[in-house]
Amino acid sequence: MASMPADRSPDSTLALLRAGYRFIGERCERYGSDVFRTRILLAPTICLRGRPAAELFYDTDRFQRATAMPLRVQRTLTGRGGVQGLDGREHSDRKAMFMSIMTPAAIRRLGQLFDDEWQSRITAWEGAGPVSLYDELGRSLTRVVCAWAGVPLPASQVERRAVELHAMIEAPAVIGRRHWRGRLARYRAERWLADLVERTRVGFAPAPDGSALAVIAEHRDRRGDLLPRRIAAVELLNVLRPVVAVDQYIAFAALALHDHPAWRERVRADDEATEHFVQEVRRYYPFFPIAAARVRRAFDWQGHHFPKGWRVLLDLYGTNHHPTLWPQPELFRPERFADRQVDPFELVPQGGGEHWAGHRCAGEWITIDLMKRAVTNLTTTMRYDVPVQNLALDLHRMPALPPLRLTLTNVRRTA
Ligand code: HEM
Ligand code: MYR
Repeated sequence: MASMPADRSPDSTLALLRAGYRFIGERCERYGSDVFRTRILLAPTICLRGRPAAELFYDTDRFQRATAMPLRVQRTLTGRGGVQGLDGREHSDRKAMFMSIMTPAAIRRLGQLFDDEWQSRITAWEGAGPVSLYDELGRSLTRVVCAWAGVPLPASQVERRAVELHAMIEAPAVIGRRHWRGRLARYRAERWLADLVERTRVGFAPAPDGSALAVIAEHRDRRGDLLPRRIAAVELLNVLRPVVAVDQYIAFAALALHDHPAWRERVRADDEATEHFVQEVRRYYPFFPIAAARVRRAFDWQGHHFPKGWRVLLDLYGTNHHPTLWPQPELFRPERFADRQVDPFELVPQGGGEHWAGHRCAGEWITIDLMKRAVTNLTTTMRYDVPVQNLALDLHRMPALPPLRLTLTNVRRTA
């Protein structure tokens, strides 16, 4: 049995939080191996990157999700008792609930609401001062996703809920005030939505047929039981929060348009070029860094032993930047998608493998659709200037965006 390269440090949790997106990649390069052992949260942990590793990681016979996600992530980003931590039949039943919301017609409806919102925001931005794209889109996507999901949201509550949803996304991998803000935000948002689910069930807050609120409030497990209201709230947040998180990808897309102005012309009225551009934004920019699982039963792989119960981390960012998968990975080149079919384990910004049977992101199609609409709006329905500002990404921070608000000025509508 080959011995797996191992980090010497007695614990690398802080090193991971400090190094950010490059933690696993840097060590893989140092050890000349896409597999190594370290200690995270005081427990032995195996880190992986690359296509074969992604294929292994999504094998549900070998890995489970129960107890895999660190508590600090559950208490902020994902919540507890939701789909991310389920396995087997329980997982596929719950996942089917999410996938039933993602019909082509529902995705189109969400996209239409987003386009309409964008048009009305241009009116507000015209003649106004500088526009912080991330904050503006956070509020817009909060409005849009609540309308789409059947969640009533008075205008006076938009700012507050947008701030809460952002706080949950910004909190899991930081220590201190920003982390605690995320915990408090989750507590408040779960209370809000648990109450709404209850009122929907008794008929006081009717939800439109097929909306996320209706589907989740009425979902029954295989024993015929409704979800406990707190878990229903966690699952409803698993729809609202990540749709708002698409604002980060849209800000990255705007940044890419700024850094690669030739693409502004190429994407205009060209659906295929827009698709390639969006895929490259998802590949290139840092967002969800790592997925976590636990070894279900011991096995050997590529001459390495994986002991039962060990935590395993798959480097999503590192797989999207793997030099043998993606030639010149540090260049932003949407045309790389023109002559390439990507398989389910190569491009993994939102996880790999299967949507229904596995843990791959339920909202991947929505994400791509909203990003394409945003790119079209940024390049065809408005003009703007990008004033001098610090646009450097900070790969040490997870997520990398918050310091970079991406401010636009002189926004005007084009005919
Ligand atoms: C799971 C990323 C948007 C709903 C995931 C996973 C990642 C991810 C990395 C975990 C994969 C794994 O555990 O192996 C992202 C990113 C997004 C995004 C970067 C961009 C903003 C969305 C949207 C929705 C959504 C728009 C819903 C409307 C979910 C759900 C899961 C999930 C429900 C859990 C799936 C499961 O455990 O089976 N996402 N996501 N996500 N995502 Fe997303
Ligand atoms: C979502 O809201 O589910 C989608 C986007 C969240 C991105 C969060 C980025 C930082 C997360 C660090 C988590 C480490 C997981 C082991």
